[in-house]
Amino acid sequence: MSRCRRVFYSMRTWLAMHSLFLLLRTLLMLSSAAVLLFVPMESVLAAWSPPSVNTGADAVLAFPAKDLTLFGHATDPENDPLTMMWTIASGTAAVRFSAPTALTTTVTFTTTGTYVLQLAVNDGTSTVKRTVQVTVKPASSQTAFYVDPTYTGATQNGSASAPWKSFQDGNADQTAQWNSINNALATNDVIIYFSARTADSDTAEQILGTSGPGSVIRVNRTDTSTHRLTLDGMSKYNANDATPNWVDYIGSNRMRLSMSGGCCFSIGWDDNVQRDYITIRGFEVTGSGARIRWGGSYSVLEYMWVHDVTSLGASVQFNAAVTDYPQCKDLGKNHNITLRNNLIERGIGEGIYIAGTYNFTQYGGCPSYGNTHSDILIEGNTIRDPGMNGTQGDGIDLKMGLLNVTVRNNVIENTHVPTGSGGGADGIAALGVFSPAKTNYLIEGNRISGATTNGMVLCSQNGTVIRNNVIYSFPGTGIYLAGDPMLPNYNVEVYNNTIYGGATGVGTGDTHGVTLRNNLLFGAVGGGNEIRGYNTTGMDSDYNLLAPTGSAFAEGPHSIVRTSTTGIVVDLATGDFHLVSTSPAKDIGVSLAPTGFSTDFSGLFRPQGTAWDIGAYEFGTSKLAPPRNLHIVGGN
Ligand SMILES: [Ca+2]
Ligand SMILES: [Ca+2]
Ligand SMILES: [Ca+2]
Repeated sequence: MSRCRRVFYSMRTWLAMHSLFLLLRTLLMLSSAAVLLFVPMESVLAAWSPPSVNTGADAVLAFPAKDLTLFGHATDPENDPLTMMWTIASGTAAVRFSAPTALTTTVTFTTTGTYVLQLAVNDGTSTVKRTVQVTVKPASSQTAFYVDPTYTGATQNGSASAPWKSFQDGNADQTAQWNSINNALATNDVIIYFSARTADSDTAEQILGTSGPGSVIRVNRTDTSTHRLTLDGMSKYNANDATPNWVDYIGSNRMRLSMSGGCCFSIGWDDNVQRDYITIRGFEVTGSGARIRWGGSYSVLEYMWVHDVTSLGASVQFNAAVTDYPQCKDLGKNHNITLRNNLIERGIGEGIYIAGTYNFTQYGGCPSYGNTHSDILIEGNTIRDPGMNGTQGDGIDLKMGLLNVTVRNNVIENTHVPTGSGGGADGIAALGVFSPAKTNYLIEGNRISGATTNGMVLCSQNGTVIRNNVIYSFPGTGIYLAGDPMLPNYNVEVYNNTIYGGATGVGTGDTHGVTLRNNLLFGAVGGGNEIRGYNTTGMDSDYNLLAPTGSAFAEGPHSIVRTSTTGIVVDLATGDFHLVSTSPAKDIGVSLAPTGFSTDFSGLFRPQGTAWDIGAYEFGTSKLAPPRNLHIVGGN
């Protein structure tokens, strides 16, 4: 519920907000000097110390899944800006990185085999490289079970020739089914193939959940080995209901899990038991109680189509790490969590909700528990109309204490606040972390439009980079760094975003240390400044293009304030924010290569032409350049 302190603001309330926080500060007897005590101290260290780099444990991926997330980590003793590069050191075929110059990336494989992938990190002086080995196994390496609800044979044992017909929660064979699955998991990876389509036509097979309280598929993993359990509703189908014949499927249908009433979920679990090494991929889930709820480390949720969930939200919800205050019972801190390539439409509550805890006890938070889940990738998802069917619907809601989160290349459209549900609905909302932890958030390449309130609202950040986002059609603030007097924002970098319309482009509150470069902030309605804020120190803003009004803060000498919003991008009416060839945003930005940033919204290498452009799009035609040469001096 709470975003920072669940404050509401618009262009009209900026001044009121400022007054509110002054009042809060007075009530809390906090002075500005007291707030400054929260500023992290940087140690004075000898120069030229190389960065510390970690690529995590060796990993295994089994087909038909092709995508694996790599969570790299890097820190530098002097806090030097770091540049990163993932490359393949050895392997049986080429691989594709979704973000070769970011610490967290998806790597996509086409061929089985053993791969060594390398992360090189440069601090401006030296490069340290570390490798991770990935073993990519054929689908046949897994113990397979099969589910086809329209199989007509009498014998059911989960084999390919005698698939389970009933697999829904509460079916008569449920205990035996999960005993078989858990026994198999003790010695091997397991995949359960759910028939993606019917034998006779390319339409989805379907499993119905029980009406009233219940669920469709309750994942009852009790085995605690590191073998992966994959539930796959997209890769195979049974072409013969009488004499089963399982064939590969590449069509667009997926096993449909339909939940006709009540709560609780279409697939996953709601008992807060920690279940790790689970992949859920390629199901269509729909119906009143059909939300997804799950958790666990080494968790993957991908290629799901979640739509028209109406009775309970969030539509897609990752379990909390701790129960609400005052109980504060430890449910488990999870890590290595991926949500990739999901389509989430017309839901209730948030589109994607990653629970952790809340920031203040009055909202149920457990500050004494500290930070919560870590290493999270939310990439390539499309979220449309969250909250349309009830309760406040942010597109992506990151709760308190989540560490090292990448939110990349998601499309978020039309967030809703249904009548009576209160609050606002932002494209992306994040509560941040408990000091002195670093957030290490990278929010890049997202396209957010039709937000009911703001593009994104970020609280309690400390070490967050926001770049290459396109935000338009919203009434509030495009990027709102909404710190709290008790939990301010620190060290936020805002680079090359395109924000059009709204009351203001970038807003800051209780934020100390924010760097803005190369942002195209234009079209604020009502004559408001494109950049403004309250209780903000360390605002460093330059090389931006602002129109038709400027900044409430001192803007650097390279920024341009332009009275007209026309002639900058291709088409404001249709949201085509590519620059026109004569754009005043072209070739006047500053190079941000030293910050580890090298591409534009569409993957184009920066710079094109003579210099970096302003905004999310670089004007030009050439594709991503090959990796830069790195001088390797360290590592193993
Ligand atoms: Ca260094
Ligand atoms: Ca069938
Ligand atoms: Ca350029």
